[in-house]
Amino acid sequence: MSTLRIQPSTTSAISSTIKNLHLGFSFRLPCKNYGVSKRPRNLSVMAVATDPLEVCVKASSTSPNRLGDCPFCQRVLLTIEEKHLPYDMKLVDLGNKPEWFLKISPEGKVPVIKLDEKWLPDSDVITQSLEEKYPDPPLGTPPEKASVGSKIFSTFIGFLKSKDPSDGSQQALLNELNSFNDYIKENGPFINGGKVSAADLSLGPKLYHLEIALGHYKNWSVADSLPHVKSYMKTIFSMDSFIKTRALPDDVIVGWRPKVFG
Ligand SMILES: N[C@@H](CCC(=O)N[C@@H](CS)C(=O)NCC(=O)O)C(=O)O
Repeated sequence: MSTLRIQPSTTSAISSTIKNLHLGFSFRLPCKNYGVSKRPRNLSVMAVATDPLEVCVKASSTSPNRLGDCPFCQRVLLTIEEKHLPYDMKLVDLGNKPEWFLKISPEGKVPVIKLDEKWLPDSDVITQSLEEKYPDPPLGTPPEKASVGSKIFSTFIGFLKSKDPSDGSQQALLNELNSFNDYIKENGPFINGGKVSAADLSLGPKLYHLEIALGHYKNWSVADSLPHVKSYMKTIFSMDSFIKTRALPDDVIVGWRPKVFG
C-alpha cells in the first residue's frame, strides 16, 4: 500500500491522502467539517474531526487514480459533500472487480458505503441513511416533489440507444424535458425552490451524462426553447461539490458506448 499526502486546498482542510488499496485506490479528500464538541467554559471553540466515511465508487477507465462515470456514485458523493462530511473514496475497477470489493458488495455494484460498521449498497438507501444519520444541513426533498424529473434519465437512455429516428424516443425525452422546464420556471431555481435538495443531487449527474453522451453520439443538445432546463443544468454543474465529484467527459463517452453500439 502506498500513501501520497497532498497539501490541503483549503485552510479548514485536515489532510488529503491517496492510498493504494489492493486493486482499488483510496482518496482522502479535504475535510471541511470540524464537529464542534461540547465547549469547555474556559476554552474557545474546539474542533474535532469526524472519521472519514468509506465509500466505494467506480474508477475511471481512461485515467489512472480518477473517479469514474457512475451517476449513482456522484449522487452519493454530492450528498456527502453537501453535508460537509470527510470521506475516503475507494476506486473500484468494475471491469476487474477485486475480491475485497465482491465481499462487501456481492452484487458487484457501486456505490457502497460503510455506515455503522456495515457496508450499504444502493444510492437511494445510502442517501436516505446519510440524511438520517447526518441531518444537518437537511437535504430531504418533500415527497410530493421527490419524483420531479425522474423520467428524464430513462427517456435519455431510450433516445441514446435508438437507431430508428421515427420511434418516438427523442420526442419522449423532449416531453420530459418540457415538463421539467415548466416545473423549474414555476418553482425553481431548484426542485425544492431556493435550495438544493436530494432530488437535485440525483438528477444533476444524470443530466451531465445526458449532455455529454447525446452531444457526442447524437450531436444533440438541449434546445434554447428550454431555457429553464439549461439554466438548471448550468447552476448544478457549476456547484463546487459537482465540479469536485464529476466524471471526466471521456469516461462518460466510453461508459455509454456499449449502450449505443451494443
Ligand atoms: N440502483 C443502484 C444502481 C447502481 C449501479 O447500477 N451501478 C453501476 C455503475 S453506474 C454498477 O455498479 N454496475 C456494475 C457493473 O458495471 O459491473 C444505485 O442507485 O446505486
